[in-house]
Parts: sequence; C-alpha cells; structure tokens
Amino acid sequence: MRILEEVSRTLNEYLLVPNLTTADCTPAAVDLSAPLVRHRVGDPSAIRIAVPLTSAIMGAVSSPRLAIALAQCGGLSFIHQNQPIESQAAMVAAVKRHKAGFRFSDTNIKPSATLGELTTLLDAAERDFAVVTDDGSAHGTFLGLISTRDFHPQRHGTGDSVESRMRRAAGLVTAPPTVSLSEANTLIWDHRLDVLPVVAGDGRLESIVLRRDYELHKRFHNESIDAEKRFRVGAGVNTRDYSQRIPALVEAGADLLCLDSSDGYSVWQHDTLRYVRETYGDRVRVGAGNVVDGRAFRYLADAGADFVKVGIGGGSICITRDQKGIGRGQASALIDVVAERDAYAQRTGEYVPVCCDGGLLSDYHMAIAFALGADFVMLGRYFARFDESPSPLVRVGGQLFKEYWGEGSNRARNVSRYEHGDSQQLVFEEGVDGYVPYAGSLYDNVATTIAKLKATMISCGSTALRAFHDNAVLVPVSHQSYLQNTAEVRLRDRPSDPGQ
Ligand code: MZP
Repeated sequence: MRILEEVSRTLNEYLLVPNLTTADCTPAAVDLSAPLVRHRVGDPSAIRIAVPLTSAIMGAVSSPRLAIALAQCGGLSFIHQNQPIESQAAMVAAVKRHKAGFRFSDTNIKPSATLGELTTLLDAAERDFAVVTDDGSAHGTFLGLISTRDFHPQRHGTGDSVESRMRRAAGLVTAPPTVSLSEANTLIWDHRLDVLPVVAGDGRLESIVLRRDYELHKRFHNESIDAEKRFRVGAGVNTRDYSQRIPALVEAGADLLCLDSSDGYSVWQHDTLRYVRETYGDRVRVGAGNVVDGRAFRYLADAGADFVKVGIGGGSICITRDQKGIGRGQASALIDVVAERDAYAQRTGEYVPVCCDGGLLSDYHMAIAFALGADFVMLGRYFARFDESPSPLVRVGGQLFKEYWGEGSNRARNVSRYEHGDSQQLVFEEGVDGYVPYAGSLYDNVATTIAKLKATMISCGSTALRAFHDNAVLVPVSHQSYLQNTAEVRLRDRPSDPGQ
C-alpha cells in the first residue's frame, strides 16, 4: 500500500493571481490555438485547433450538428462510440460532407421563405448557408446570403422571413473574387458582417467568406479564397471492436480518434494503440485515457498515444467515485500528469498533449485547467445545454432543460442493448440520467466563453496558452473563501426582493 501525501484537489479549489498586464495584451492579440496530437518539441503539431474546446464522446452531446457548429467556432467534437460501427461512421461522414463555407451554395431560396422552410432546406441539402435570389432560382438577382448559424428558431420563432433576418445578419456588401483573406476580414469587421459574398464582375456569386471560418482558418492559412474546406471531426473508439471500427471511421474521414474509457491505464489500451501504429503508422492519430497520474500518462505515451485525457470521477454525471471509490480531484490529477508530460518531452523530445476531461462546470474552471497546463479541454455538460446537442428539450416546472445522461448510466446501456443488440448486462451504474438548464445557442455561448478566457489571460499578462501556463500564479482557496465566491452567499447579503 502507498498513500500519496497530497490531498486530492478539484479545479474549484484554486484562484488565479493577476500578473502585470502590458499594452500588447489585448483580446485581438490572444491566441487560443492548441496542439491536439503528439509532435517533436519545436515542430508544429499536425492537428491544431483554433479554440481549445472539444465535446465529450457522449450520445447526449456529440452529434453531427453539434460537431459542425463547434468546428465552425474553431473546436472539435468526438462522435460517440456507444452505437453500431455503421451509424457512427455515417455520423462522421455527415460532418465531412458538410461544406465549410468558401464556396457557392446551389441552395437558393426566395426572400419570402420562412426560417422554418429554410432550416428544412438546409438540413436536407447538408448546407451551412443559402443564397437568396429574388425569384428563388440560381439565375435570379442575387440578394444576399443567410447562414444557419445566424438564426435560432427557438429564440426568434420560425415565422420570421428570411429577408428580414438576412438584412440583419448578412448584410449586402460584396467583394471581388481576387480578395485575400485579410482583405475579406477587414470588410467583414468594418461592415459588421457574419457572411461576405464574393461576386464576379458579371454579378455571379463565386464564393463566400464566413466570419467564423475566417477566424478558424486565419492562423493556419494565408491563402486567397480558391479552396473547399471540410470540417474536422473526431470519433471515439473502444478496446473491443477496434479492428473493425477504426477502419470504418478512417474510411468515413475521421480526422482524429480517441479511446473512450473511464480508466485507460490498461493493457487493452496499449494493445489498441499498438494496432493503430502497426496498421497505419502516423496516418491515423489516436488519443487515449482517462488517467489521473504520471505513471499512467507515461504508459500510454510509450504505447504511442497521440494525446492523453485526464479525469476519473469528476464528470458532472459521474458516480464512479461513489460506486467504486476510484478517482482523483481534477486539479491534482492534472498537475501530476502535466509534470510528467513536460518531463517526457524533455526526455524523449516528443510532446504529447494533455486534455482535461470532465467536471469543468463553469468557464473559470476552464481557465484554471489551462493555467495548470491542460492543452485542451473536453466538455459534456457544457455542450449538452445548447440547441445543437442531440438530446431532447423539455419543459419542467415552467423552465426549459435539455436531457443529459452519462455513458455509464442505464439509459446509455439500454440504448446499446435494445437498439443495437448488445448483449452485455449492466451490473451497476456509473453515471446518472438527468437534466441540465437549457442555455441557447452554441455559437453565442462559445463566444462568451472565449471572451472570458481571453479576459482572464489578459489579467494574467499572457497572450498564448503555453505562456499562460508558464507564468500562472495560482493560490489554493480556503473553504471560507470558496463560500464567499458562491452566488448563494452573495445573494444572502442583498436586500430581499420587495416583490416576493
Ligand atoms: P462533464 O463535462 O459533464 O462534467 O463531464 C463529461 C465527461 O464525463 C465525459 O467526457 C466523460 O469522460 C465522463 N463521463 C461520461 N459518462 C460518464 C458516466 O456515465 C462519465 N459516468 O463519467
């Protein structure tokens, strides 16, 4: 037996102490891009994301719709693997088929169409945006564009006409086809546009640039508008049917895979990683986990993992600690694994990114995770609350909620057993089946989260994630100071609402 000396700490138990903010620390200067896969120290990672947020490998979270929305914002989703190989591969293929902008859409629509009609049309055509012409044909006079991300039926109602919404969202400014990405960006910002149509001399629409696509691509591409982009998407895999599932996902176009298990420190993960390396070399990238200490990180990194996921028992729907007594506070786990990641990089010259997964219940928890050294984070509850997640929206006691369940819950297991013929019985549950408050659109919420992360980094005098980690000064909070932070205590001190 060995008892670790330190107490197991959560992300809640730390606060950041500001560093000097210098004149170059502005929101525009903050770079949130992050490496996703193993690379030689000093070389760039072959897969990077512009925003360090990934969505959890869960049936209630990562659907094609959410994957597209998150990729548009610069993050990445992992399509869940608690389903037959064919349906998971079909979901991956659906994301890859979707056009990431930069291209003329043949989906034309009349200005009199309603938003409801537009949604149906765009969904059927797997398009992100529609061209609006006066007569609804490809030869009609071009009026502008409307993109799915510009409206949310739940918020705006489906009766709004495309024209009225388009005028608000897209504007009618056009650019010539020779425009470069940075010129397009200037136009987009100057005119406060979400979409910029690019029109040839004869009035034909050549392509469009979307503000979010520009933000997504600008760090990695310095190209003019020529090329058709596809969204990136990841997929979960397991240690049982990997020799069939992985080839199907690769064939469907998955950009990145991840072994999906609550405890990744196992010979099964080692064998699966070896299979990927021997079969595909470096052509297929795969992460592993979850782990909570440096030993397990080293084991998976040595076996060839492209990234390692940290977190056992901290997920908002997780009852593994109650049921099995296994886990570790997320902050303690992260500190241990990050130290080993850096030692491993020094020893081997290979940098293996670390993902902080689960228990990130507020935006500031993400900031703490990055300060402690996470390269990127994985979120379940956060994304489950949005329009784009696949789970049902329900009204309970006059309030809107989205359903959210753990992959170790009876609900997830029943889907597997009854819908997919899986014969394995669930002896005990490790996850719960519940509700999370509905929070609206992913686009709005991710934009707010990014703004908060940037503001925190600026207060800490950093404009890049690695510098933020290197320079961060953190302080553990006492129970009393934690209580002082909670809204409950602050509200108690306010005069009571006279209307109550
Ligand atoms: P959260 O963002 O909701 O706090 O946590 C999401 C993470 O919880 C997932 O990425 C996964 O690692 C973990 N998870 C998923 N299902 C269960 C379960 O049923 C679970 N216990 O712990």
